[in-house]
Amino acid sequence: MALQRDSRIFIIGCGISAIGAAQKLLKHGFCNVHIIEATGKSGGRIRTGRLGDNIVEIGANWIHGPSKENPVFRLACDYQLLDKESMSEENQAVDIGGHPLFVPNWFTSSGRKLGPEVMGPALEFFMKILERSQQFYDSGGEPMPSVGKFVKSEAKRLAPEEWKEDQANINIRMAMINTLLKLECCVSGTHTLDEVGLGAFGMYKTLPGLDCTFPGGYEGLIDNMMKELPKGIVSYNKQVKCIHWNNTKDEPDTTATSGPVKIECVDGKTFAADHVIVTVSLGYLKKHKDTFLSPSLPLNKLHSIQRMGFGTNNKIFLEFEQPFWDEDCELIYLVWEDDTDLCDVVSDIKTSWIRKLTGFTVLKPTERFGHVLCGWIAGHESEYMETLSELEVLHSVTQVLRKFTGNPTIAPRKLLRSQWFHDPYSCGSYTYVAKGCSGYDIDNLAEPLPPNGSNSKPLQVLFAGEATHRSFFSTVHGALMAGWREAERLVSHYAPASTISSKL
Ligand code: 6YU
Repeated sequence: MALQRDSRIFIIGCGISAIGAAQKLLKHGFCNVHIIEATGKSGGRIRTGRLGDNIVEIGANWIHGPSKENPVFRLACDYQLLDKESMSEENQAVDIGGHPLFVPNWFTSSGRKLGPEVMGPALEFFMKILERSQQFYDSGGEPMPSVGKFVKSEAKRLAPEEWKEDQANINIRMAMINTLLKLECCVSGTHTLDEVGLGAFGMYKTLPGLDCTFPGGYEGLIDNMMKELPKGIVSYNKQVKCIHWNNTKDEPDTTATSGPVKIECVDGKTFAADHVIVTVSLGYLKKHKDTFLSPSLPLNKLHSIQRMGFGTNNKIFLEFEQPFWDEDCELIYLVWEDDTDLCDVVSDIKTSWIRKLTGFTVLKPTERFGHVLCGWIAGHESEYMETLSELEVLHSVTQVLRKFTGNPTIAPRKLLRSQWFHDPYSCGSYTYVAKGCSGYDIDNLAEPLPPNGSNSKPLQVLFAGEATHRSFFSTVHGALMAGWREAERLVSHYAPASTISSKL
């Protein structure tokens, strides 16, 4: 079959997955490619903001695993967006298994600052159990349904023996493990680790490389990628309401105004397409699954969308006149001394949501940022935080900091927080593999419509976005690779295999 340069391809959403798909299609000679974006800008969950004079990342923060295998790292190097150290061979060779070794400070709810001799063993103990929980993906035989149940029960079982020589510190170490459970909720983007599936936890793959940031902001990557696309390719401020597929049954598609797929927008405008690539978030699909496609999504896809997890992880940026942390500190942990029962949710969200705030990363280098912290909070507590005013959030965070440092005068001078759950086009932060779901659900979500084996027009609706990548879901590189995958699906649909391999 000859390359159909003119087939009308519409991509829904203009995050990195969509931009990557459009770049690849254009490179392969498709020239009728369009992107429809609900908001006024490109980038989606890559969003760089400002706190005073400082650049801060509202969405994606790091390149996870910046090394040659990571296409986001390769692009960032090509566009010269990273500093020398991030690109060095040494940094690329570091393999931290997804958990960077930040230099920590530990503050507790009685106003104590504890040292590594007390807290270090708790961190090591927790990481060992967490590593074991990732091994069931390869070995099978998971003894419990969720990561939360496994980690909590193993910690309770092993701690008395582990620290029998050091009874005095058992309680504070259990409280520290509680903080680490909350931190893992942020990493996985979930309300509680009890919702994260144990058997599939190890499906997420890490790449070598010491996680790095973009000195000029993550959005620089989007700006550079967008410059390579033709002007006018994106229709902004246009929310797609419904994708009507199987639109023309067996009739040949001869007019410019009809096609196998019709895209209906909220403002009433419609577009005729041969192929549509959907890149909206799993959160958006969960919320609009019953109306976003007509005919409705097949049952297997609907069930997978329901089963898969999509949670909230938010950031609270604070700027200070003076630091209260050590000069070399990169991560501040907040340890509630009365939280020794290993529970990663709070009992009364309205009065105690702030207890879910696990701690802060310190924005570095200080010469560039001054004294800025990024607080991390996940789950329903984080979704509740979004409903409060900035002043209310500032008040709660200030109270906590005064309590934990024992310094009644601490006062952040500026605050900025993210609100990903209430963002109408993201509906949360990112995907996790929930209890009871597996790689099969991700493959199901990624399968194009009509389903394989159907005799109607093939490849009408394709699915990309981070949630459709089996090993790298929840990341920017996963989203980019999923966009490329769907573009390549269309390329091979039209071109003989030999042509593709020479072009890719
Ligand atoms: C990463 C990181 N990172 C923090 C926070 C967030 C995310 N991620 P998009 O949503 O971008 O695009 C879709 C577009 O569609 C969008 O523009 C919409 O407006 C539009 N749209 C929606 N509906 C529409 C409609 N109806 N019509 C038209 N348009 C419509 N990733 O690599 N490093 O540090 C972080 C982080 C707070 C919110 C992140 C990070 C996730 C990425 O941001 C995200 O995957 C991609 O940007 C998604 O791109 P996309 O194109 O698919 O969708 C063991 C184990 C555990 C597994 N987890 C490990 C954790 C690793 C992830 N860590 C993340 C941490 C942070 C801090």
